[in-house]
Amino acid sequence: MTTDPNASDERSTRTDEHDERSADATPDDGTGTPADDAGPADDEPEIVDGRTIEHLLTDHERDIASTAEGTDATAAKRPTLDLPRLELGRRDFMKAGAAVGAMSGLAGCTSILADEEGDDSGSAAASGEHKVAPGEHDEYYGFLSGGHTGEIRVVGIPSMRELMRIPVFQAESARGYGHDAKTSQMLEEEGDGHVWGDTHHPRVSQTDNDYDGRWLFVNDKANGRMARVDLEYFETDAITNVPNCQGVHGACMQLPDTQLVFGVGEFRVPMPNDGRDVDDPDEYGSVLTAIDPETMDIEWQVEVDGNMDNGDGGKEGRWFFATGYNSEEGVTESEMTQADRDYVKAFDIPAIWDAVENGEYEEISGVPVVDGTMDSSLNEGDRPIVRYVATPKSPHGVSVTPDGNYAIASGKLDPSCTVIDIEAIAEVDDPQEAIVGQPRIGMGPLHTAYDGRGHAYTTTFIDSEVVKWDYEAAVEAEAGSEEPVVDRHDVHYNPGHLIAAESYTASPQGDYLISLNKLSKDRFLPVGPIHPENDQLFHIGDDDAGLELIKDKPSYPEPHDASVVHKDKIDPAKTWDTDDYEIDYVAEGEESFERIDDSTVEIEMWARRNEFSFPEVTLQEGDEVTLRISNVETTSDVIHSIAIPEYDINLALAPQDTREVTFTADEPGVFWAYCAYFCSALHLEMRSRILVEPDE
Ligand code: K7E
Ligand code: CUA
Repeated sequence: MTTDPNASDERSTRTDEHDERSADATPDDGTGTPADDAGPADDEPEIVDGRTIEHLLTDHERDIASTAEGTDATAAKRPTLDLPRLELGRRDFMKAGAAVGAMSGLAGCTSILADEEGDDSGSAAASGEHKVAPGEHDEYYGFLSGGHTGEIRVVGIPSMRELMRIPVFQAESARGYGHDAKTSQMLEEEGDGHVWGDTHHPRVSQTDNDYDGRWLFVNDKANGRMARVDLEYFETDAITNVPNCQGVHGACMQLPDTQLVFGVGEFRVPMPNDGRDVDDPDEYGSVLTAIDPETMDIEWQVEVDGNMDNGDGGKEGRWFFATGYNSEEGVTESEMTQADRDYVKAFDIPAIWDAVENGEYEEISGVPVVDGTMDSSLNEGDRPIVRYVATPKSPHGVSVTPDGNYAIASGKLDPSCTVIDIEAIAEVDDPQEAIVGQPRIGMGPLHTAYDGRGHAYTTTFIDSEVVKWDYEAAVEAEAGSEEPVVDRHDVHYNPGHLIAAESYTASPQGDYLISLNKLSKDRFLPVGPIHPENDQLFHIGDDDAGLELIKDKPSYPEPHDASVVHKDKIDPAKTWDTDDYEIDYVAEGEESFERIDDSTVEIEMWARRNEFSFPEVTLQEGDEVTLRISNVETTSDVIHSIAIPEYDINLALAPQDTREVTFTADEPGVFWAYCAYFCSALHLEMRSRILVEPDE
């Protein structure tokens, strides 16, 4: 795919070169001249795949690049020599940005580079060891978010077969979601009328720091909501609209037992956002929201300084961590990227509960909001409720190591990850002292996952790599050292999150890892200008073999994060249990048609192969009709639906399920209701005639 035969050589010398340069740490000469190993040099635009590098730059990369002052790419690779550890300064960051052009050139050349590392497609891994034969089951459930489709996708691992989709924030006809009374009401009441959402972080509930298979929680970054998916029925069963914030970005839990679900507020807005302080950004705020997992009620919020971004809970239940950007509290990109530092916020959950119980809060939009800003009186004294740990600017992902010892924040605009000692957070006077490691990972580190063997795996968005490193070694090493890195592997291309099997628990499985790559470029048959993303599966179980790429899976836009759960920890229902829903089941023989008054009709009916209980139903124009229908089948996988296109209805009915819907028969005529699930040889005949007689 590349026309540059030197690309591979350039790459193979890269590591050596920055080692060398890191030693002599040549200062930026300020000439703006590209350094010798900076890939495309001089004025000649490098051509890759018939296009210039500039074309291959993503907006994200371009944004970062545009904030750079110089083009000293070698210096960007130079570790920070200053100690203490927090001294990755603005200058260092700027140079990091400057390397973007060079790095994207490398990203564009990865297929040649793959040769250098051995072509995975011929390996044992690809040829069968990790294959799931037809009829065989996968080892893991992967729950991937669907981004701005608003859904969750269920994928089998290692096959990467898509098994199911779970609509969350959007109506979806195949599952009848948003079509029946219960789910459409949930979407309407908790959605302020919005018809879409943006799911990023699916997290499965845990008991004793291990998956319990009960629920999956996921955020809506678009409209500030949190949803709960019931993992017995693989269906969204609750949505909570979160006030005092626009987007809920990070979603995660208080562990070990999912005592609380946290939504991490991103965009800063006036609180409440009711027209006050519209053009007074100083008055905007950003909140962490704590939600009860059982009731999905909001318990409290904590207002903080700056934006927040991602989050993760410590394993002991005391600390919750959120990364953030925009400590400047700016409203434009340039305002948001002025400062050298941003913060990882460490929330002391029991201390926040104390404040709430002592009435030390302001009620805003019906929710107790505790002041966790830096100047808050609640942050004075020996038990501050929020500790602000300054890190190099704009850390993005944060995740807690399986042993619960460290929270690791990924630098995004800085080439390092920051290792925070969780136990130390409570003890140190200055939160900075809790930073115990700052290894140099690569350009654009975004998210970090774990294998349970002491390794961290971090995606680098700009370098397009998964970087494997040893986090204890990072604690031992000097800040800025690359020594803790044990392996790197190209991904295709520009990864966001990555997830290892059960990485969010105390005992990751350590065998598989998925890199969720934002760009697929040339990896698949072209399908028009909107490309699929590329979810790449790696086997990571053999430390000697390193990262083995097994599979590319094209992915509809756009998964951000995932949770990977062993199949033994999920116990999905095969049919519905009628005790698990509130409305009454309609058994065969119990069907009824009742005219309540002149314009109100109640129908109770059932469906089975190949008929509805009523072959026809006669209504009067203008009738308000409440229809309840049960699928009376007891055989697993015999699904029916009742589609009434005229009224925009399609209720999916799994065996023993009952759904209800209300509609107004506002048009006279004949309307066939039919079954949309192909259920039997006589499926096409499974229909009911709805006669709506005209009003006289
Ligand atoms: Cu896309 Cu976790 Cu929302 Cu990073 S986030 S990529
Ligand atoms: Cu029932 Cu098709």
